Parts: sequence; C-alpha cells; structure tokens
Amino acid sequence: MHFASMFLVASTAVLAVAAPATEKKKRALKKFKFFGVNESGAEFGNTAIPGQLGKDYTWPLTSTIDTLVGQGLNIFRVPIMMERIVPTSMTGTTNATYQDPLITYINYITGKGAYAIVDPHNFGRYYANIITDYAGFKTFWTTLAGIFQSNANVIFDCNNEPHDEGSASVPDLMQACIDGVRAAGATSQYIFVEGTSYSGAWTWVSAGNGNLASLTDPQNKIVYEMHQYLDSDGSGTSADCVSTTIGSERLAAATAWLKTNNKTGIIGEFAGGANDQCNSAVTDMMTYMTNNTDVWLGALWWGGGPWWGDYIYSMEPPSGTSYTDTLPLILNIV
Ligand SMILES: *[C@@H]1O[C@H](CO)[C@@H](O)[C@H](O)[C@H]1NC(C)=O
Ligand SMILES: *[C@@H]1O[C@H](CO)[C@@H](O)[C@H](O)[C@H]1NC(C)=O
Ligand SMILES: *[C@@H]1O[C@H](CO)[C@@H](O)[C@H](O)[C@H]1NC(C)=O
Ligand SMILES: CC(=O)N[C@H]1CO[C@H](CO)[C@@H](O)[C@@H]1O
Repeated sequence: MHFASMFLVASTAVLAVAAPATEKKKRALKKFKFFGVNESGAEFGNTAIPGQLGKDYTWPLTSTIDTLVGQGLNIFRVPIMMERIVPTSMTGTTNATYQDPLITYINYITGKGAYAIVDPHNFGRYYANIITDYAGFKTFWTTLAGIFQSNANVIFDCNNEPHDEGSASVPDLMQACIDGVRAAGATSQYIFVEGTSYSGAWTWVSAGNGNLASLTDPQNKIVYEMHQYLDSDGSGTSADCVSTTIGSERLAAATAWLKTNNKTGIIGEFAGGANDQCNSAVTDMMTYMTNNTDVWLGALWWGGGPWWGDYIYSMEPPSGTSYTDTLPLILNIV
C-alpha cells in the first residue's frame, strides 16, 4: 500500500468518527465541483451495430458507482452509441432494448446524488459519416434529452471527440445540440460541448476551437469539455508520461483561453499510467487545475467499466491499476 492510500484510509476513519452517527460517511471533494470517472461498456463493439448485449457491449456496474460515490466521486460519464439509441436516422425514434437499461443506469447514478453525463461517443459521426445535418442532430438531441428532461443531475455531452471534420462546422454541430436539448424542455441541466482535434486541451487553441466561444445558451450552462492525456502523442495509449509537469504545461493555453473568454471548462478524459513519473504528472495536473478553479470545474478519469481487464488506466474497483495506485493521490488534491 502506498503512503497516499494509507493517508486516505486514515483520513476516512477520522471523518467517520467526526460525522454525526446518522450521516452516511462520505468524503467530499475539497476543491473541485466535479470529480469522477468515465464508465465504459455501452459504446464497446462500435463495428457491431446494433450489436448484442453481453457480446458486443455491456452496461457498467452499479456496484462500481456505489464504491466510487462512497469515496467522494460525484460525476460519471456514460459513453453510448448514437446508432444504438436512435437506429434508423437521427430524426428517428429510440430503441427500447438500449434505452431502458440506459435510463435505469443513469437514474441509478443520479439517485445516488451524483451527476451522470450522457455521452454519445461518436466522434462527430453517425454511421461513420461526418455529421453535417445539423437540423437532424438537433432533433436527435431533442429526443435524447427529452428522456431525461426532468432530471437536473443529468448532463448532456454533445458529442465525443470530433476530429478531421473536413468542411463540417463543429460550432454549428454544438449549437444544434444546445438548441435541441433546450427544445426538449431540459432547461436546468449543464451542457458539455467538445471541440475538434479530439477535443484536446493541448491543441484547443491551435486547432481553432476558439470559435466555440460564440456558442449561446439561454440557460447559460455551457461547460467546455476538453480531454488531456499525458503520453507523448497525447492519445492515451501509453502508460508512460512525458514529464512530471506535462499536465500543467499542456493545459496552460486552454486555461488562458477560458479566462480570456470568461468560460468554464472540465477535463472530461485524462489518465496516466500507474508509475512514479505519471503519478507525479497527475499530481501536477490536478494541482494546477485546483489552482485554477475559477475556470476548471473538475475532471474525469478514463476509464472505468467491467470489460477493461488489465488495461493500463483501469479505474475499476477493486483491483484496476489506476484505482489502487492513482485514485488515492488524486483524492488528496481535488
Ligand atoms: C434494438 O436494439 C437491439 C439491441 O441492440 C437490437 O438487437 C435490435 O435489432 C434493435 N432494433 C432496431 C429496430 O434497430
Ligand atoms: C462572466 O460570465 C458570468 C457567468 O456567465 C457572467 O455573470 C459575468 O457577467 C461575465 N463577466 C464578464 C466580464 O463578461
Ligand atoms: C499551485 O499554486 C501554488 C500556490 O500558489 C504554487 O506554489 C504551485 O506552484 C502551483 N502549482 C501548480 C502545478 O500550478
Ligand atoms: C484513451 C482511450 O482509451 N480511449 C478509448 C476510449 O474508448 C473508446 C471506445 O471505448 C476507444 O475507442 C478509445 O480508444
């Protein structure tokens, strides 16, 4: 057991004693509004459409939510596939086989008092075609947000990681989502928007995502979701981190952009391997972000879920390598 995890256990014990007997012991975040994990499974098997439950895709575990909420995490991003929830066309109806367990799972998370992010994990594409039918995409979102219209703890994540968009307009795509969500009567919820170039924080400005500053929301609850991995190409495919300060370095330009434009952001995906260099890099990144909570609302680790096995960034209790090695460090900071 690392020193940091001993500290976590010790401080949890102190809290448990200090808390009134009737109050369930639960750690609170110290600085962030949000900290949590991506809960993968329902977007797996993206070459098998619609795919078969239990073979191509799965739903993440409610027991994982119990465990992580007990440790103070309060937000979970749930990747889904647009083609599975609305199979015929973007203006079509939902498929109950996929929709029913989605509702059950999302309501389970919010029933625990946490936030649930509904994340069409589609890279700006529907059936592998870059989405340019913005009116159709707006209708898709009116349908999807309509399901959760009265649940204030649901967050709508317009689309995961658009990239190589050709002549398509990411601002038009994101604005269509915002308009579609609000047209569903879902007026209390946050909307997370993403940018091109996989929504990378390190390339946010250089890739031209500055034009997303002009998005409008009558409810004024847009949050800019960016992703930031710490490996050499920023793809989140290596257990190695570039340096112990790579996180704060890669976030600097995006942080300045958020401040200049009076916006708030969240890191919707980040990770580093379970090793000393990455643990220092993650510590630096979380410290930097908690130093800048005027613009950074929080972060979500990639990733949890029951099918990751011995994945380099597995945050799945009880034995995922990031769950045992890295989460205790993070919870001491955020
Ligand atoms: C609905 O989803 C299920 C499971 O993904 C699939 O087997 C079925 O074919 C789908 N129905 C339609 C009309 O796409
Ligand atoms: C910054 O944004 C907040 C919330 O959206 C708003 O209340 C405030 O007036 C804005 N400040 C400036 C200087 O634009
Ligand atoms: C965070 O802020 C503290 C206090 O200003 C400073 O000493 C530290 O260097 C900052 N760390 C990072 C990674 O930004
Ligand atoms: C960094 C990372 O692991 N990204 C993965 C996120 O999940 C999707 C689908 O599950 C994968 O395609 C990405 O490679």
